[in-house]
Amino acid sequence: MYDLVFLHAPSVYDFRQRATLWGPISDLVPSTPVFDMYPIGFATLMAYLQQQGFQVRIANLAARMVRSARFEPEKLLASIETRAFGIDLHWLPHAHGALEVARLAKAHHPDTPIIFGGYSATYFHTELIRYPYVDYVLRGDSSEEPLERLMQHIVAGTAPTDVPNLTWKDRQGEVHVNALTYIPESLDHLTLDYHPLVRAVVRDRDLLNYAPFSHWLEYPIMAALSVKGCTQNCTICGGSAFAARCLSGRQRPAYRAPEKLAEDVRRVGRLSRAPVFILGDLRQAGMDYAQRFFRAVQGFDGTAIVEFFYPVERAYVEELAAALPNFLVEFSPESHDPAVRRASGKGYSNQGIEETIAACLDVGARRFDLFFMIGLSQQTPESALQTVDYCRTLLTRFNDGRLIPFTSPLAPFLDPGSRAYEQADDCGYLRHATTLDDHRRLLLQPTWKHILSYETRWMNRDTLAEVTYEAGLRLNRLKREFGLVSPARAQETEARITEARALMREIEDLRTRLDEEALARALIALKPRIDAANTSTVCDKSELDVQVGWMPFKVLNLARVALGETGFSQ
Ligand code: B12
Ligand code: SF4
Repeated sequence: MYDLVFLHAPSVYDFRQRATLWGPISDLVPSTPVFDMYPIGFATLMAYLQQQGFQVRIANLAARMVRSARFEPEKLLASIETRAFGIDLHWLPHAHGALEVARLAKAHHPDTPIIFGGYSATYFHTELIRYPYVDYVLRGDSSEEPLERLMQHIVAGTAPTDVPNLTWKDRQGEVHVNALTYIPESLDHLTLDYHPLVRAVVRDRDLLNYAPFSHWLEYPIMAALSVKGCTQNCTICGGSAFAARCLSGRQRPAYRAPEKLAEDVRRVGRLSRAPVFILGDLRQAGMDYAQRFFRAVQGFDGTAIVEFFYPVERAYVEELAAALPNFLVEFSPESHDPAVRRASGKGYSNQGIEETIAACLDVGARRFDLFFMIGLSQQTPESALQTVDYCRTLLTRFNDGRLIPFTSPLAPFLDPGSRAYEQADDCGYLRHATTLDDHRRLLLQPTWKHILSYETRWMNRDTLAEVTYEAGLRLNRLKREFGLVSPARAQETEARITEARALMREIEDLRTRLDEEALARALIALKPRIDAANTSTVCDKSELDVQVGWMPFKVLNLARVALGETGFSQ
């Protein structure tokens, strides 16, 4: 019997029985289009609760459903014995799956409370709590201590009147919204070293349910969290300073002490050969923070991915390269056009972008990934395509194969809490969804174009989809020309884009001619073609991965951590 079992749902619960042209919505993240990755928070919550003596486990239903057509999630749900279930509704694209998993869990365990948490649960807490199968919603970006207190109430059978950040229903069904007062100012109380996860895998003899995403066993990339919240205010971001105030009552970011962060990086690096992704721009807490981190992490020779939120100085990257010799950069200027970039909340120049790339490549960055986006405020179709021309200019200048540009649409949803969502009119967005249920229903549409929760004043849904495919096609050709992808792979990507475009037209045509039932049947007939066109739509997903060799894990170290569970020393 567990005290708490965390469940991660696919974005659409019955995705295996449906035919949805998901398009490029997840091309630039490790997940498949059903977003089978669970939040990092599962690891920190689990570690924290276990330290307090609770028995906790994770079941990544989404990843298991992706990996095996035979896996029956309902059977697993029915067999779990636990005092409570915890379900993430962190990312809004889980609006359908998370609710459906809650409904099924409640159907099999009517007396077991169901707890929701995450950014989207926070935003829609009053709507969420009205579902008969939702008992508690923990709001905010930090739930470790509130969840522990809630668990104590669940065990004792008492009313959680004193649990901060909690929205809950009492036995009469009356809704209570406790104050949002738990907003930690630092991240030093967290454990994010994945060791509790490794031990739980051994304890439960169950690797698949703990895998953070379906493809993780082959590519075990892990993250180190430097910050919660953000100093920046990107228009489309539901984690921006503006959104953090609105959702989590967070007035300023909370940082992990740089020495602790360095230790996290080292511990993660001991388990896996895949990169450690250091989340958050290290300069956000000031240069002193970054320099303390560099001193503490010195000598780490694993691959580390760092993010820049704005251009860097040469001196900074020199220090970075000295501390983390195998570093990769992720940088997202969003558009080549400074005016569009400004409207996106990023006020820097193209010169800043180019000096940043030059400096990083010069000091030995292993790779520089540059991300552009389609669906921005003030971005016309021409502008989105001119971004590809800018990529040509950059690749001509930085042509040793380490600069890799990407472009993808803002999809499927506008982030609730972002300026684009809250001040849609001012930012030039037209919203098609307001409630949680609106988003849930959008997920059942047949293509990503119809699922999109917005249009902009400059591009409607049709144009957004068409421009995305065209930009993807042109960028793919450019990458082939500059040797960034092989001719064979480029040809496969081009074939997928062409097929996706054709399918989009066919489905559009079916939609205009058929009623709902006939459309569903026609879509199922197209399912093999749709599924084949669904991943790596505008670029090959594997372009994002770093080579990790035939054995991505450091097996001996993993074994040592695992044996720690049974009393052997590490
Ligand atoms: C890191 C990050 C990622 C990483 C994922 C890391 C991970 N596994 O968590 C990557 C790059 C892979 C990613 C991908 C995506 N992301 Co992202 N991501 C972020 C980022 C930059 C930081 C998130 C963060 O700080 N997490 C740490 C904290 C806050 O969360 P946490 O510890 O995981 O969870 C705590 C609480 O949320 C809560 N909690 C969470 N779940 C649960 C469940 C229960 C039961 C309880 C009680 C509590 C609880 O308690 C946790 C512990 O205290 C934010 C922007 C930002 N500055 O916040 C965007 C953000 C969260 N991502 C966002 C989006 C949209 C996505 C994508 C859908 C984008 C896309 N189309 O591909 C995908 C989804 C990936 C998937 N599930 O498969 C939006 C979410 C908006 C929304 N409300 O839907 C954000 C806000 C901004 C953005 N646009 O990038 N993302
Ligand atoms: S997108 Fe912008 S606001 Fe959001 S986390 Fe990144 S830098 Fe911060």
